[in-house]
Amino acid sequence: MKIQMWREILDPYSLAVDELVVKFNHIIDFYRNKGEYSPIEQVTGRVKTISSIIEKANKKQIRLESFEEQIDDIAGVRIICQFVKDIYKVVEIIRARSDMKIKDEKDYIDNIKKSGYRSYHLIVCYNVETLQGTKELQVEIQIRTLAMNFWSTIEHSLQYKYKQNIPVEIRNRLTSAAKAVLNLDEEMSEVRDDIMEAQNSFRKKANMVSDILINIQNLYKVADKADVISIQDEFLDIYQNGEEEKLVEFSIKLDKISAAYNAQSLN
Ligand code: 0O2
Repeated sequence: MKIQMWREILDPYSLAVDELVVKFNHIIDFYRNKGEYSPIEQVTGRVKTISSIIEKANKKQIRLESFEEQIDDIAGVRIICQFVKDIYKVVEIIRARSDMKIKDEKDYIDNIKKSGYRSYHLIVCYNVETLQGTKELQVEIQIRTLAMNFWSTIEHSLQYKYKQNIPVEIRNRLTSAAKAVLNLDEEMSEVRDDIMEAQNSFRKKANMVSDILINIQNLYKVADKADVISIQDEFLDIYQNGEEEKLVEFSIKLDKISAAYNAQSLN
């Protein structure tokens, strides 16, 4: 197949990956803008290279004419979570959406692979709009914790280096590393609530400070300068004192002042 032909075939997959990365990043923003903990920590995506598609098609004896139906990970999205519980929350978020239809799912967390690999895989059908019309594509979504990702990235690169024949000693080390990663995930799950509470409180404070700064900046455009300078000094005092309760009170008071000046709608 000519390279131009490959490009035309793979282009919609690249669009699907870009769109899905944007959508999952919006979910992160949605939680964080509310000052809440996001079950998604980060998201990345990739389209399989032409050489790996050909390699996979050869390995699985797939005819090139039907590789789009038979290779379900041409488009791949990887969602990284902090805790195992978050993975299942993300699966439910995806299940509830109308723009992706789950076609297949594999839980390699409950059913750990012989290699020690853990992750949750979904194959979803996703529509993209192209110049030729709507095209339904398969996208593989891998959902895993930071710890699982650390292990599988290293193991994957070793598989690549040793072409599936990883020496026994390294394989044994990988197996014990997989156990350590499993323990780490379990330990982290024990303190999940405490960590979430700390992160929520940090984010809420960061959002509040950011809102206060925007309000003060807007007030400079419409209110008396001397008044705004005294508001700003009051804020700096409270901020430096670090008393959260006082900061909340100040934020509410400032919201009222800004509303009176119609300053909240200014850019
Ligand atoms: P790459 O280079 O990541 O694309 P399939 O291969 O999807 O047709 P299979 O093997 O039943 O069928 O699917 P599975 O087991 O769900 O694996 C799909 C992907 O999960 C793999 O894609 C890997 O990315 C990842 N994966 C599965 N098992 C392992 C493992 O033991 N170690 C690591 N590091 N990753 C794994 P590809 O195409 O194999 O590779």
